[in-house]
Amino acid sequence: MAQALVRFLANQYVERDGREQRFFAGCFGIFGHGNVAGVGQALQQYADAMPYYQARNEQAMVHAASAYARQKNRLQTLACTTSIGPGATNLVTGAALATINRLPVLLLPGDIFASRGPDPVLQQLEAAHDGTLSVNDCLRPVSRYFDRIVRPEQIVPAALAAMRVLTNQAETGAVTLALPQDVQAEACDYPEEFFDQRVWRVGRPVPEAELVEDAAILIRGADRPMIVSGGGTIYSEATEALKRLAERTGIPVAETQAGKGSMPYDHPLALGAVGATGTSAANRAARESDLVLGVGTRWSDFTTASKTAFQNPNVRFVNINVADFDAHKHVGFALVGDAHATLGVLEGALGGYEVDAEYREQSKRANSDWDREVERLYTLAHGPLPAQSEVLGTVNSFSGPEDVVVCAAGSMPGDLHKLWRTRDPKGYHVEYGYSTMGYEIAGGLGIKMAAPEREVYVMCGDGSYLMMNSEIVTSLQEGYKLTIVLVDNSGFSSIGALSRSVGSQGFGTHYRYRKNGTIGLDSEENPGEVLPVDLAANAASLGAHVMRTSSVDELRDALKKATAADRTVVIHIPVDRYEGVPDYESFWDVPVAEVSEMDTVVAARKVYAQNRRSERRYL
Ligand SMILES: Cc1ncc(C[n+]2csc(CCOP(=O)(O)OP(=O)(O)O)c2C)c(N)n1
Ligand SMILES: [Mg+2]
Repeated sequence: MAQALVRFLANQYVERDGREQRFFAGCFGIFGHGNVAGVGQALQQYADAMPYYQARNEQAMVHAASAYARQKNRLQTLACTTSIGPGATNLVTGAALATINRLPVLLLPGDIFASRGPDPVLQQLEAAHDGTLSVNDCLRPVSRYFDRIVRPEQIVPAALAAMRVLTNQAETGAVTLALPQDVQAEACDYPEEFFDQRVWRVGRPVPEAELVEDAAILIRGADRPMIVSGGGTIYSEATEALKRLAERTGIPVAETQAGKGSMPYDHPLALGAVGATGTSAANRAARESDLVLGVGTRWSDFTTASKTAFQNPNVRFVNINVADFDAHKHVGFALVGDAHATLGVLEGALGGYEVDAEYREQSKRANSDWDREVERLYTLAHGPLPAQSEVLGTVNSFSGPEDVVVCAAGSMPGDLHKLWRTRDPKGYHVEYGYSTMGYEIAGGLGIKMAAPEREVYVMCGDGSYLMMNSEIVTSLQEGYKLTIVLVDNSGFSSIGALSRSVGSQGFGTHYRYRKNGTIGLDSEENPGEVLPVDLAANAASLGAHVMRTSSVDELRDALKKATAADRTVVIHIPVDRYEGVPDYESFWDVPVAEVSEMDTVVAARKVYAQNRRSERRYL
């Protein structure tokens, strides 16, 4: 059965716009008794048809596969095979990330014996009340398709169903085929056609003409229309179509995290990031806008700043989205279709419509005002330790237009969203659907595998680094060079700042010793000694080329040296934990205790209650 599955996967192709490519670039795997003799043996036997990649951690390999799929605009991915038990449950976080970010990955966890011969087999969860349960059931809520293959012939419909979901742009996400370890090894007479080359077409559906006409009427009737562009614009390769529509109409464009790169940062109609981590340019436009055209966005909480970003009492949403589910959000006028194709027909329907000249001019001014703010934060000359914004500025200025920056959690995603000057649609890769600490290095690996011609700059906080740095080893083993900038502020600066804002003094967010063993992990106002952790030495021990820096000048030199290095580089730089990038007229709803013995919390609750008043429902 496993041999049949691997042969089948090697023969799956996708085609969009006449370009055909293999869907699976290979299979990541960590072997154990639950897959070594089944899928493992099949991968060895068909190594030429389906390349195998070793990984260190199952969660990390799903991250790498997701990042690969994102870099390839969801038209190619990798499969991930694991043993049973902990190998399988390690997939859960990766699967959630893939599904939430709508990225295709195929998960092949081993499963307990279908025969129930060995029972309980090593690592089996025993459920006295339900004989059909295994730990793999925890993958169900995070999978867009789940199946357990309890008979070998069942793989035929299951594999076809898996491919349909993985290649469907509206439904895609993690797909799990749980493979009981005995069934993996069973023989079966499969129909020869199962192994034929199969091409899955990724089409470009457009909404009915009448709907497009009505949407155009809504847009033409608006005073201050704006566009919010999400990841769908980039996956659909619609950035040129978007730019053309913006230029013809004068409608400015703001970007979500996944949509950053939709417009080059210096385009006069580019307002940059919108929402909780938005720019003053985009957030001011959002406050006034009476019609918001969402393109390929799932309208996350950050994008709407917890539904406070859009304050015009008459605001309406028109949503272009390939997924009906997303197109209807905020009671949007739904244009269900591919972003590229739908922007094309909408542009036609808008005819010669243009916003008034003053609004166009206002956007242009907002763009250049914002860029001055970026420049200020890039060149703070803060000391003795540099500010994080200067580190981002140094990497941005050093990197080429097509290089890729990657990040996922901590204080950097927000700073990058605001400050990174994006010059290429595939140059910005911040995973903020699940914002997973530990994605950074594994994701960087996946990006480099997908685009070896680009330099990949992994921006990694010390917290994220400690959570998962294992794929440095894989990058060395496979020769995929990453430049990892390890930004060290002795703990969780993002959550520390959030904690202070909710009245809790950064409790539990600093990497410090307990002080006198008193109140548990002390707050930042009463800190213990800094921990003697040497992350640079840790990276060197894994085999990376390590450079220690303590200023932006040294960082610049190290980046220069890194380009000449032949293997993964880790540049360590400490930054001032308290020199953060401000918010620009935005809010994020993090509930503060309604009652507390702490005065700081009572005060924070008052501010919170006040801010919440601007939350809306968009009905
Ligand atoms: C796996 C995981 N656990 C917890 C969190 C919540 N969280 C968000 S940011 C953060 C701290 C990140 O620390 P670090 O990487 O050092 O970045 P910094 O905040 O210092 O910029 C935490 C704990 C998360 N996003 N992911
Ligand atoms: Mg940190």
